[in-house]
Amino acid sequence: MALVTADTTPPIATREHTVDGFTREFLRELNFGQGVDLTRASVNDKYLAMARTVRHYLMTRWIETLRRQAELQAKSVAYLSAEFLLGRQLDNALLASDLQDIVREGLANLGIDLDELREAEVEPGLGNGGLGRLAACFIDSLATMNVPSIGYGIRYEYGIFQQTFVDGRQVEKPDDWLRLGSPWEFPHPEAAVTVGFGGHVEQYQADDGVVRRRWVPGWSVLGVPYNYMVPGYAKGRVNTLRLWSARATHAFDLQIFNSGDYAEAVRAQTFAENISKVLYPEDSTPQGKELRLQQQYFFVACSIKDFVDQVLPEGYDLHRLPERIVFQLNDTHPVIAVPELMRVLVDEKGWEWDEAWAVTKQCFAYTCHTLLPEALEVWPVELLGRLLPRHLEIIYRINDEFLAELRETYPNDELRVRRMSIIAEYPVRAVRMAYLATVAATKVNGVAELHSQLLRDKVLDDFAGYWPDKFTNVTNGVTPRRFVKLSNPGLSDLVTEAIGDGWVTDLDQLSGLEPLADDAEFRRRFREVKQANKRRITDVLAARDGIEVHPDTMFDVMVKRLHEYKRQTLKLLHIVSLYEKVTTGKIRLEDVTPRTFAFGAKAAPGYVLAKQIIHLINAVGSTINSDPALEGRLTVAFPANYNVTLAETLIPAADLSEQISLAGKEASGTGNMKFMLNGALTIGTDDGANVEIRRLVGDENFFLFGLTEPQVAELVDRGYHPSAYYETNEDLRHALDLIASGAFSGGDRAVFEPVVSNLLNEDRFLALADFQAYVDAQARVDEAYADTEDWTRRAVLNVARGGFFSSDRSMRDYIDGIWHTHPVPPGS
Ligand code: 26V
Repeated sequence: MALVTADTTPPIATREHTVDGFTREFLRELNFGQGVDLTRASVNDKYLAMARTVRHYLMTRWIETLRRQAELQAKSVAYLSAEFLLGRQLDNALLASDLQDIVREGLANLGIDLDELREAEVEPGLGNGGLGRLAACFIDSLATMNVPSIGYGIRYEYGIFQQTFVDGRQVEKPDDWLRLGSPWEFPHPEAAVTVGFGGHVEQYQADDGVVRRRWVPGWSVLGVPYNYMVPGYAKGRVNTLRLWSARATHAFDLQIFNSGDYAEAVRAQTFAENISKVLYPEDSTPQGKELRLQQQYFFVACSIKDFVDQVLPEGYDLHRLPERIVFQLNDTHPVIAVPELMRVLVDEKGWEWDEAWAVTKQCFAYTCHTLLPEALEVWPVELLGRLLPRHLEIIYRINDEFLAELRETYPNDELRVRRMSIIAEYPVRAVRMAYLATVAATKVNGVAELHSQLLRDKVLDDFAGYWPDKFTNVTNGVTPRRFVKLSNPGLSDLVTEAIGDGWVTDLDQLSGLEPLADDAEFRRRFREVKQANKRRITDVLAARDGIEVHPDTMFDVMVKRLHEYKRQTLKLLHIVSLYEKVTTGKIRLEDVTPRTFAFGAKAAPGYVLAKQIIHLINAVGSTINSDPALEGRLTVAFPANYNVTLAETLIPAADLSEQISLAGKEASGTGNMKFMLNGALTIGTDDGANVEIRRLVGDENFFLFGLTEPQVAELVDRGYHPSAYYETNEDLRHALDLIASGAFSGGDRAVFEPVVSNLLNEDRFLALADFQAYVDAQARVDEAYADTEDWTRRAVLNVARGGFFSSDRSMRDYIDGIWHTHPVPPGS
């Protein structure tokens, strides 16, 4: 009997959800997949076999999701992002497949410790920080909420560099994350697509007699898709993340082979593969690197082609494209997708320009993630025209028509028209990608209320004046699956015991904890959880970094990329000032709250000042940590290579969350939300999502300090002179003098001179102006922390009032306000 007939759905293999079923599958993978038996298997063999076994259990749902999607043809979201900072996959897959207990027991029966295998997983670090991690949280939420969606990005062979410290200085090592195998990906070389670059544009007469233009690329590469499962929690969909890897085309090889130059052909291979070789580790100052533009075009061209040719059914009428897709542009990195879609419609499908623009305009939405002017991407016309000549023409035409439209609305305001041009003229003629995105998008959003306001009022004010309804806000969020349920099992169990487990997919239910803030027994257990989390990170830091910390101190944590605007130096000045006061007897040691100051931060390899600040943190740390006069009351812990995995144990242990950027500079922050949801109190400025955190948790449960954004603007306007603060603030002077004296550099005054003189003479982000306010706020922290019961009460309230910061809520906001898509459960 034939298994598959025309009118029956082909069967999908299923897996037995039992300890025995799992054990059988696991041994089969070990024997037939890895080719080893249990006695001879290495930890990596066992990890790979287990990972493959676990993914089998998600396969039915994945296939069903795809099948369902093909049937219903529901509108999807394509999240275009140059970064997806996924973190380890195993725990999330176990959670999504509800296999945690089964796997632990099954492995234990074979004498294998699940935790040992968990440690073998190398996290895919395919992102720099907040922006990439946000993308990972969003796709988790979309799958959990059953929203048809696909993530499109780049499969970098090397992710964010591995940070090491040599004598306290950052040294970068390549992140060879694929070295031991990558069991979570599904390569599809047979589905590779071709992407062109360079060459020229030519005019020709088409069959219909119309004169058209077409691009003749000078060279091309193949994009090979690698699929990753994005499993929703519990019974949710298993969506797809499709990352592209670059390979040389055969045509490319052949041409050169025919010329007899074998070595040259191999070089061509390398040249092509360079495109997806490495993630650029800069996260704020675009260098205008050609390879980066190649990466951007490479992945969006692959993705658009994939969606149009593979995802859509054959013969689909592209005039109805907006009914099937919305491309969400994660910052400006994928914005070249706009002229690419125009090129496909006009040049390849033969559409009229107006027709194509009408459709294209409905297919994109744009999220801006920054406020720093230097972070806005601008591509020199010379470079763009050389790499993508047809796209440059298309951009020029989009701009011409846009400017003509503006001139009609503002006939006497040529200045304004020029300000809004997609093409900048100085210092070189260049394409402003944020403007192109804004012109093409149905909606433009910032990532927190204040950020969206500043976008409207400052960065894109002319555009907001012209299209007031285009601008909107979607405050960021984080996935409660990874950042509470998995990373903080103690808290999760306590919360679930109190209010049930509905919070995992409906985080607003945390508000049910409010009354328990006043319950002494609940508080005692809440503290017990925090204490256990501190012991856990203490063990991790000892084993991972050889760092010794004391679990019975206040854990004061600042983890984020090293950047001047985030002001790690402000926190350092507080530490140095405390140290100076204790060692000179200005305050008594017994009056100092025992604290562990934890830092985690990578600096962009070319960011010299940021690297000096890292060196200084380490230097201050080694001095303080080894000074017997402090009797271990103050410790600085700066583990190298802060990443998602470390965040998952560090954040749940924190008492105090440091969110101290200069007001008006941090678009949102998402670490701030993770800390809140794990029961830390925040010391922070009125910046990014801190504003909303404070409003929700209440002033009395948040340590606010510092200049507000308007005050910053005014001070800078008046002329900011950091040295004036040095002159008039004795504590500040002593702290800076101590650093300058060489006290942390073995007497060598030259080592940290650049950091000190930058603060005294430039201080672009007003650290000195906020110093006193920060120190005062820290005094309020000490006072509050001394009242253990009340501190715990406030910590509980932070959890209870943090439900808003679920990325599920962010997704709901995008869906309602921007995407207008609908959930489709896999089996519905
Ligand atoms: C910019 C660039 C510039 C070119 C070089 C490579 C590169 C890579 C990433 C970026 C993006 C910088 C913007 C960014 O990461 N923004 C962060 O986005 C978070 C999520 O919305 C937000 O929470 C942070 O406040 C914001 O800094």
